[in-house]
Amino acid sequence: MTNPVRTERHDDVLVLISDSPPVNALGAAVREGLESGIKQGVADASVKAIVIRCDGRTFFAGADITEFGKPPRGPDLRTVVDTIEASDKPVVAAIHGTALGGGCEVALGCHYRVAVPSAVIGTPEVKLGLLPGAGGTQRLPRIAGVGLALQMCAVGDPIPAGKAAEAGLIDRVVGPDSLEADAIAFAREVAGERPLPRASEREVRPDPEAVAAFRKANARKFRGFDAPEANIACVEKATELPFREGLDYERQAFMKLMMGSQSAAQRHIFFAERQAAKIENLPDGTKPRPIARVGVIGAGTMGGGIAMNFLSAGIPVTIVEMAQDALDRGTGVIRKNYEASAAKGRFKPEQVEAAMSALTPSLSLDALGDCDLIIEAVYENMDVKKELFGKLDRIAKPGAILASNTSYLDIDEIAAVTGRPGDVVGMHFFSPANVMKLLEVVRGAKTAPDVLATVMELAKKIRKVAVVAGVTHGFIGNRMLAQRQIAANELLMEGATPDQIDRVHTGFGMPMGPFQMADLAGVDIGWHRDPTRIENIRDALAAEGRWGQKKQAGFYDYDDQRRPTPSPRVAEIIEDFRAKAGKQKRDVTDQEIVERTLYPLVNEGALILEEGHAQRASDVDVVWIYGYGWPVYRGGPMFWAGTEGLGTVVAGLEKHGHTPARSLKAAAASGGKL
Ligand code: T1G
Repeated sequence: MTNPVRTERHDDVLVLISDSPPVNALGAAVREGLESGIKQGVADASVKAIVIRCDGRTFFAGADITEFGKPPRGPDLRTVVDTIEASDKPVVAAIHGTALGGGCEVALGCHYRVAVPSAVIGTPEVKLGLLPGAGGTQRLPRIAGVGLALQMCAVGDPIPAGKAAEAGLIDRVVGPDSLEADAIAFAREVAGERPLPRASEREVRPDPEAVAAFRKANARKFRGFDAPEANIACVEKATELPFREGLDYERQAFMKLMMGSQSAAQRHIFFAERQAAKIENLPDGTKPRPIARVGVIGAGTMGGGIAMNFLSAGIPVTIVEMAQDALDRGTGVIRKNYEASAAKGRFKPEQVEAAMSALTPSLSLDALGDCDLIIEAVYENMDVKKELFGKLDRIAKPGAILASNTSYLDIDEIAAVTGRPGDVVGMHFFSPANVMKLLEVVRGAKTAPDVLATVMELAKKIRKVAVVAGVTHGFIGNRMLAQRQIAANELLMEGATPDQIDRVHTGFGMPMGPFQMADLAGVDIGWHRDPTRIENIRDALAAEGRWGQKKQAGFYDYDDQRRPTPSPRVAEIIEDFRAKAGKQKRDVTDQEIVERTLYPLVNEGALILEEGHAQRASDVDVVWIYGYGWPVYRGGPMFWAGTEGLGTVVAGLEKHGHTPARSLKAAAASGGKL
């Protein structure tokens, strides 16, 4: 193993420098290099102090997640951190970029920490279904107090250097371009200081009220997850046990999570999200096109949300509407949304003004002539889309990308009305578009590679998780969702209630079930608007004006706080349909609901993969995590099917009259993966 940690002498200060791209993950070689570097410094009498820093874009961004689940190699991180802390010469961590997880723990093992202003420090392990397993839950509260330690460990968001300095986590914020020099100078300043401020030797006062308040305040957010409570318990132990005993408690809690299914699922999603950004078979040398201005057609809910993504990323937007009142309403909603976010501290007032001044409203499509990308979010109708793309083909400048926000229509059919089908692509945002992270990027048969590369790169700039989807009805997410809806309606006819089906889904970890979702989106969405034509339960509700939450009546009745209660009227309607269909009501178990609503969804995912409409199974998982609220601790439908057992899924599908996808059957038979 080459040693990625080199040493440099600056007179009486030894600097250990890790150079292990891309993020100086604390893999075996880095750990070994750190340990031997510290031992070298301690053993050399001429060394008065030691500095640890990293080359590249960041200080250690954590343990090497790719090593998890594999046989351990080299010294474990706890031992390395203990070795650093035990040094009888001051060790200073010089931090830039993201000191995360094990990287934060290395820094806490050091006696002092200095950082550039742009640095952040944090313990995001909980987002991987884990906890800081190298002493972080025991050293953090001793330095920063119980309150901040709970926040950092159980929520997992990093904090900026300035805030860390206020909390005593960082001893000095140094010059943005002079980290090493300032760290060495700092090390010399403290070289003679004794005793050395070892975090493990500090006391931390118990604060049971703070712990109880934290648990209460986050109960809803942590529901279903194992790791947050484990993190809280470790921090609590830090206030009750001597350091070494606390460390042992932390180790056991860490190993329990590491062996659990939730962390495996969350680690799967960590890598799946990064994989999703990679476009297969992209010709080498494909360069993204420059995007300096974006055009958005339609200032309704979707158009407004889409525009905000680009404005928030500093990209000017021209937004077009047909009528002045609609345009004023749309730009008004954008300002209101920004001001609401500013009130919550997410934007500074000057950022709101900067975004609004980068927005150009217009009543003319001609105003889009200088846009590099034009995204339409108009009424979901093929003829309307075709007519619009015909116009855009004449208006848009050469090389402009023409994108449709359709959520299921055929991108190839839309592209065919233009003379530039290579410049046409689908960009399927999810409502609310300025909040939901998922972006389905629909690759048409003729979509040019650089158009795809441009949109995928742009997605990162607007903080979206982009997934490439093929042209199929409903793309990846909605095509699979349709299977769940079909099954849910069948189960209603057989005896289940909307409440039972939704409860099974929320119990599974979904934010809501199919019928709560229908009521939120609107039961009348996609309705043929003919109250005399009643072909299914949904038609019957729509015909009675039960359009969902907006009408305080849908599959549920709603009070004025929009709290749902099961509706006797809906039960009657369902009973009527059963009678007309000659169906007998019967008891439906929760397990049957899981099998019949989620197995077909998995099966549809397998068909989408077989047909090449998704690049990889993990992409399908990313779609469901970021677009449909699938619980991240279950890893997405395709990963979950693996934990259920593909054989079980295949048997369940066949039991309920479905034909399993060929690839699913094959993987089940071979014990393979999707
Ligand atoms: N281990 C292995 N690979 C990692 C990694 C890690 N910790 N972090 C990033 N990578 C890879 C990533 O897969 C990608 O690879 C490339 O680096 C660039 O990442 C004992 C148990 C640091 C903020 O949770 O949050 O410490 O796709 O695309 O957007 O207590 O990466 O190019 O092949 O994300 O600039 C705790 C995880 C670990 C931080 C940079 N640490 N990383 O974001 O780049 S558990 C974390 C991140 C732990 C100890 C415990 C981000 C980033 P590829 P990227 P980025």
